[in-house]
Amino acid sequence: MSFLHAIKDRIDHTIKERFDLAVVFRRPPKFSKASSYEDMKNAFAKERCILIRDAVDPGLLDVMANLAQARYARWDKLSDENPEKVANENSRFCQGHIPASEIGSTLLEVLANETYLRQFIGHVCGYHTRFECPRDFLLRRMLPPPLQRADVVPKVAYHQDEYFALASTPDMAKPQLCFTAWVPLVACGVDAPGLTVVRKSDEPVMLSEPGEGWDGYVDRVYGADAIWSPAMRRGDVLFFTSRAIHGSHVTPQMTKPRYSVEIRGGINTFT
Ligand SMILES: O=C(O)CCC(=O)C(=O)O
Ligand SMILES: [Fe+2]
Repeated sequence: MSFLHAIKDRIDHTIKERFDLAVVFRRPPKFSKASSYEDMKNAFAKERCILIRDAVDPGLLDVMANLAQARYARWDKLSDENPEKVANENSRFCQGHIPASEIGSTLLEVLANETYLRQFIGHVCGYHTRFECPRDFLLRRMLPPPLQRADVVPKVAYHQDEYFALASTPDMAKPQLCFTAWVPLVACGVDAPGLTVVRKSDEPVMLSEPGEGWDGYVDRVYGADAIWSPAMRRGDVLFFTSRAIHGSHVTPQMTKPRYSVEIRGGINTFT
């Protein structure tokens, strides 16, 4: 049995077992892309962020999106009934997050390790890069203005992900992160909130919480041309360094919710 078939078999089996789905992949996972790794590596080195088209099979994303949708609907209901309880018990919900373990660690491992994304990360960051710890995955929902809820933040302001990794380590000098792979589970950036990345931003960590204060800094230092909010299809992945400045892309015209998975990796795992 070929490598691809073995993977497909394993995924089909796992997903069938859990969710009783007959067909997960509409097409086989692709491990080769038109652009060479060399081109992508060069683009990433220059831009510090890169959009990888068709990095993940949409079938896998659909399964995860359906689970996410159901999970968030339950949280919304719970929160409507008892807002204080939810705020106390899951402060992450208010930030748009629910524990990623709730959509199944197998699915997340498949997403991170058995898709083209892994090949890409291996080529660009090296195969020693690790991200198998469950804490490295986060599932998020971002709501457009018409659907916004008082109990959930309307957007994540500009920030650097490495700030959080450093801030949560006793030894602030020890960098742990090197990249974020941002994987929307639905099409986004037009009808549903997307992500804005500031191209070529790869600052030292500025030890600053997300905040509006960053807006002026980004405009001044990088200018309008650097602000990039790509329209993304299901299967596309936005990949950026853990120092790249980024935040949610939300406009008043958007009408649909967005679900996404954040995969963070580094040379060291989180502890
Ligand atoms: O999903 C968003 O809007 C923000 C995500 C983010 O900051 C991240 O994945 O690091
Ligand atoms: Fe972030």
